[in-house]
Amino acid sequence: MLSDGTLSSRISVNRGIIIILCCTVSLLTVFSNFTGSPDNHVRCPPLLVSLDANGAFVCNASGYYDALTQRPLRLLIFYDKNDVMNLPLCDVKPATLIGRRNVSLEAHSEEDIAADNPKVLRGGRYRPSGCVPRQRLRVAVIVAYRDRQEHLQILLNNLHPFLQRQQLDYTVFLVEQAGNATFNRGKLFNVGFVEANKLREYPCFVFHDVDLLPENDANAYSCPQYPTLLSSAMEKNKYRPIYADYFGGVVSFSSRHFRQVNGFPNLYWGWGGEDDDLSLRVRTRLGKLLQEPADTGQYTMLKHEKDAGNPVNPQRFKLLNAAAKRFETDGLSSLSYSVVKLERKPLYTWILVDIGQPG
Ligand code: UD2
Ligand code: MN
Repeated sequence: MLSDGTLSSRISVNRGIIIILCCTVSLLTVFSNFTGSPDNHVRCPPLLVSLDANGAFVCNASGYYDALTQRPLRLLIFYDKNDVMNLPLCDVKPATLIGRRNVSLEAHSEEDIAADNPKVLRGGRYRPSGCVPRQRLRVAVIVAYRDRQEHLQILLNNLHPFLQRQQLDYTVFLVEQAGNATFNRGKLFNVGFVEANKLREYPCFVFHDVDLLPENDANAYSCPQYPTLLSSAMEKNKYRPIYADYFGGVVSFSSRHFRQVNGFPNLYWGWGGEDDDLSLRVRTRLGKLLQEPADTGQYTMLKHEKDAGNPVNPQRFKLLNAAAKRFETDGLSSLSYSVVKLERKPLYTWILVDIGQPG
């Protein structure tokens, strides 16, 4: 016969074993959701899964292979909680793509554009609800801006539907230069890079003029092997290349590469040169840049005069001649600014910034 005490301790041992078993089963269920099995499902080795500061699941992909291309993935890939439920990857060519189409030149109000794009979240973010973006990257689209309200409205009206058709996880950031000092496109993009990454880590960036409208949604806003000129064929130049190694307009960069080239130069105030300096950084630091093929990289540029606050920079050739000496010292490493306002508007995250003045 067993004493009462032995019996109760045995019951609690049994209960302990049952609890451990239950925990193991539920943990295995969570992990099997991560690992998935069919080829087009999300897979991530359980030990590489962690949570980022925003509560999103992060899969550290090093040594891990893309199910479709079998190419190694080196960047971090991100999943939010919903993705754990074995969502399929989005199609390689989403049925939503329509190819080349006429851009709309109508300037609707931001309220109307938001109403037309109900799936865009506050701050200008979208992610597909039924599938995981194939690139498994968050993309930050950064627009350098001041006083081009009409162009902004036309851009947003085209860009949001375009990016949603590509089934990307993207966020649009508008980096606006405060005050009346001479415009500085490069510096604004650097601020966009740093501030976007403070809000959430973005492995992929697209730096975008406000007046360029993509015409062909086969032009993927993503980050291939090297920094890429997306606006390779502009209507203003009869869809022909501007010049060899031209790198203005719309370009894409992985965060890793953008850091490797120390970002844009900060020293170009006014029109011209900052794009050529960036091109030189990429070619000397990374070996090459890519261009979107001309049959998909078509853009319309909205017609405009030179802005009063962005006069042609007479220093640009002098700066470019000695550019190689400044790659280390001028760029992300020397960036200084102060954010005046940061606000999640319905169609974009607005960053109003004081970037100082020339000299
Ligand atoms: C060309 C390049 C541009 C850049 C520039 C030289 C094309 C299509 N674009 O632009 O990428 O290299 O030469 O600096 O070839 N902006 C404002 N407010 C201003 C001034 C500029 O928002 O007051 C922004 C806006 O995003 C604009 C961009 O800066 O699209 C470039 O300025 P631009 O459009 O006046 O110069 P553009 O067309 O010659
Ligand atoms: Mn322009």
